[in-house]
Amino acid sequence: MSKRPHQPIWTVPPALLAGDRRVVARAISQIEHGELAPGVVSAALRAHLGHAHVLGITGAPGAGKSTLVHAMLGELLARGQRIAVVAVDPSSPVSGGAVLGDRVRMGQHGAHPDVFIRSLATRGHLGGLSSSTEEIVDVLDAAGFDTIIIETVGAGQSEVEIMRVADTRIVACPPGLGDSVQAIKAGILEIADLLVVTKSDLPGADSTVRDLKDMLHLRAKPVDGQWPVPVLGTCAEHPADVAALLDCVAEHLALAGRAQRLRARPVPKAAPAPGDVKARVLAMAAADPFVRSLGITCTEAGAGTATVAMTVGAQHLNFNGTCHGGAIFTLADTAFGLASNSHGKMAAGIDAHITYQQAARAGDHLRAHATEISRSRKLAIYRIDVTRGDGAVISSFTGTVYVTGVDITLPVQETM
Ligand SMILES: Nc1nc2c(ncn2[C@@H]2O[C@H](COP(=O)(O)OP(=O)(O)O)[C@@H](O)[C@H]2O)c(=O)[nH]1
Ligand SMILES: [Mg+2]
Repeated sequence: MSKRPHQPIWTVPPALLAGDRRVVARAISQIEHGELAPGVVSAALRAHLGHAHVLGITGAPGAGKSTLVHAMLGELLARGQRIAVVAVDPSSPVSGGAVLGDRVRMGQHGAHPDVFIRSLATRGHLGGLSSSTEEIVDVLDAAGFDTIIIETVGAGQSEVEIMRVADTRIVACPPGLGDSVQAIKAGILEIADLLVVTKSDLPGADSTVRDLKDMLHLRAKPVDGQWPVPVLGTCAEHPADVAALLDCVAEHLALAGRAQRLRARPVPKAAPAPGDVKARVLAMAAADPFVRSLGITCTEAGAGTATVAMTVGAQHLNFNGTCHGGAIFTLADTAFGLASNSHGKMAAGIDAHITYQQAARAGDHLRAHATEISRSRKLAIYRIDVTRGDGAVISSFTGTVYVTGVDITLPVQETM
């Protein structure tokens, strides 16, 4: 495996969107191992997110979370769902302990084609765990899973952070007041949408349910329209209990809505009126003598995108009689330059990479379309596809720019 930390670019593999397990697993590994700059995967997937219901389950080690998740898998499969499970357990090494145990406990459903189970090996590092978990959830969401279950050990603040990614949060408390007090100490009770007393077949479960209900009553009463946190006694072995729990989860989803994690994300800055952007980009293209000399014209533009076109003529050919690679590069680079400068701040290209898929010939109408893959305050990454009139891919180009703070000043011409 190549060790290239913080690779700033990532393009969405189409197979990932189709739910290809190997491609999904690979993307998760890249995130887990820190091979990609944080956020690039989520940014690239932005348009494909929001389908999945994210269910978080937390509680002390041994509370019965994994057993319950396994039982829920069976019921959710029966309801026709595709489910992914992410088990985060910072306290245990991958080689043994809870993570291995969880795999065994979920093993029966783990082999089902509609189930994807992944344990995150955190090796004691908690920093960034919640953000990488969130990015992994995005991968699974884009891959089309209906429900994504995050199981994490309720040991502290990092678990609370991880649970913020979930739409519905279950806190699992085994019978015995000691454990529920433990959960309250960790502040985990505050984030619960559902409290589940696990192992309700064991003695003491009923009194734990009562204790937790009393504890909830001591807190502020839910106001109208607010979700009243239920306390459910659940035995993982009783299908009726598991079905009742999932019905309750579905009720919460109906009220709270899915993809809450996306609501909390900063919305990309409000774009200026599309007409202004297009006029500015067209003016930039018109003001470029090199672009004009090759017969390249800009046909479409918006914030972060640009489309340029050129018909291959005699002046573009190389000694082989096919279109010169430099002309194709220039076409792609023009779309790159226009898209990266479309926001009105001068962008300086710092890296570009092109692959040539096939030759273009005289008379071919070529089009280069640039899209913004990611943009931060200082860096932005673009992908440019060069296609022929019949849709055949001629070339793929990726480029990175450094965004300066300098405003672009151009006479905006009244073209088109
Ligand atoms: N009696 C009973 N035991 C359970 C139940 N659910 C889990 N357990 C047991 O509790 C132990 C811990 O379960 P596990 O799912 O690994 O807990 P986790 O650490 O929270 O994931 C295991 O020995 C399970 O067999 C249940 O509903 N009833
Ligand atoms: Mg477990």
